[in-house]
Formats: sequence, C-alpha cells, structure tokens
Amino acid sequence: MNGKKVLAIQDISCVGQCSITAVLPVMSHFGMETAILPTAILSNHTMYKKWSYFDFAPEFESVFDAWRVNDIKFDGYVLGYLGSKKYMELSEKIFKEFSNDGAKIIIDPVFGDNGKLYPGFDEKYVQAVREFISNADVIVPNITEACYLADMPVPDKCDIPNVEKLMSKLSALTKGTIIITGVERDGMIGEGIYDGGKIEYVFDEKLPRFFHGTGDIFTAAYAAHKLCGMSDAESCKIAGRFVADCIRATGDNHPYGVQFEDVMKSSLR
Ligand code: PXL
Repeated sequence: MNGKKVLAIQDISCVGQCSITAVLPVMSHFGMETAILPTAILSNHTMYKKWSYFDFAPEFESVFDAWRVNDIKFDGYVLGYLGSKKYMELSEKIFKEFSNDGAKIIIDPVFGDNGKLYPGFDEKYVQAVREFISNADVIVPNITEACYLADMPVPDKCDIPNVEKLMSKLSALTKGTIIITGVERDGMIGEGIYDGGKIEYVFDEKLPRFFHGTGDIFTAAYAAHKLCGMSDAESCKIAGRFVADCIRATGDNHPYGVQFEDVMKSSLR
C-alpha cells in the first residue's frame, strides 16, 4: 500500500456507473485508500429520463465535527460532478481544514459533454466553476467543459491549435496542470497536458462507441497513478488504456455506463 488516503467528493448515483460508484472501485483497484463524501444521492444519473435527488449537504457539519474529533486528514482529493456552488464552498472548507501537508486537489469540472451542458447546469454554474478551479493542482475537463470554461464556442472538431488556445485561456483561471480529455488527432484520441507552459500529448486508439461515466473513470485512474508520484503523461496513458479496455468489455445491451467490473475482476475464479 502507498499509505495515501484520498477523498472523493461527488454524488452517489445509485444506478449508472459514474461518480462515486465508479471512482471508488477504480481507485481502490489501483491501490488507493479512498474515502467518500457524497454531495447528494440520486436514484440514477441524469442521462436517464427521470431521477430523484436527496441533498446530503445539511449533514456536512456533523461529518466535519466527527472528522475533527477523529483527527481525519487526506493526502488528496478527487472532485467530479458537484451540481451546485454550495458544494464548491464546502469543498474549500474541507481543503483548508482536513488536508495533510502537500495534499493534491484534482478537479474534474463535470457539467457537460458533446457540446452541451448536462441537465440543470447553466452559465452561472460555469462561472462558479471558473472561480473554483483556482484551488486545483490539476483540472481534467473534456473539450466541451474546457470550451465553456474558456468562454469559447465548442467546435465540431477541436484541432491542436484550438486545444492550445483553450490551454492558454484556462491557464488564466488556474495555476494547476490542465489535462484536456477527448483530444483527437489522426484517428486517435487522448489528452493534451499543459503544465506551466510545457505541452504534451498522449494518444491511444479511438473506439467508435460512447458511454457516460468514462470521464469519471479516466479521472479516477489518472488520480490513483498521479498521486503515487507518476508523471502526468504516464498516468494519462494508463488511465486512457484502462478506459479503452472498459469500453471493449461493455456489451451492446448496456448503454448507461461501462462494465469496468469485467476488466477488474480477479482471474482466480
Ligand atoms: O458521469 C458524470 C455524471 C455524474 N453524476 C451525475 C451525472 C453525470 C453525467 O450525466 O448525471 C448525477
């Protein structure tokens, strides 16, 4: 064990492999002790026709009281779907009070994909995220999220000059590393990594299928490796390959998320 404890702050979507129900098993699989703080509990993710929603924020102060008494501290954070500005403010409180020295904050600013915002999100939310990512050591937006944050139209095809324009605009919002996912080049897909002016790309085979939750799985796998000291490029390479394996393992009758369990299950059966 690497001895590091990471806190995932995201929703619990009871059904649909995304946010905590994906991040927790994937980070555990890659050897990271993972604590969770659910922001809200939904019946299922919001790509289904209907969902229920239970806000867990009113319980947060009691959670903090217990963590204070028990002297609980974290070495890193992985944030994804938050859904309202109040969870950003509560997360900032957590970063200040419950961090071990050098704790790293990884923020996946989940609010849209394929050129559109997810249901319930608007420009006011995007503006709150623009301010919130100033806390981050790493941000992991997809192209749609990067464009909204940078206040640029989402292009049909995001070529490399556009990706680098996005990096430059986002670097005014955060001093953290910027990892833009879903970058395409020569029929491959991967990530553009901007770190203090240095730019790198990591590409892998593009599979012709789309699933919700793959961004959450990518960020979890990336974070588990990055927080153990691997480089951004190595961590992205492993995470990208893991997501591709999960997509390959997913049946055509399973449209709401990838079957990552098939990739992680033990061969000792
Ligand atoms: O995978 C991102 C995600 C997380 N949580 C909820 C979602 C989504 C994407 O739609 O609806 C509730």
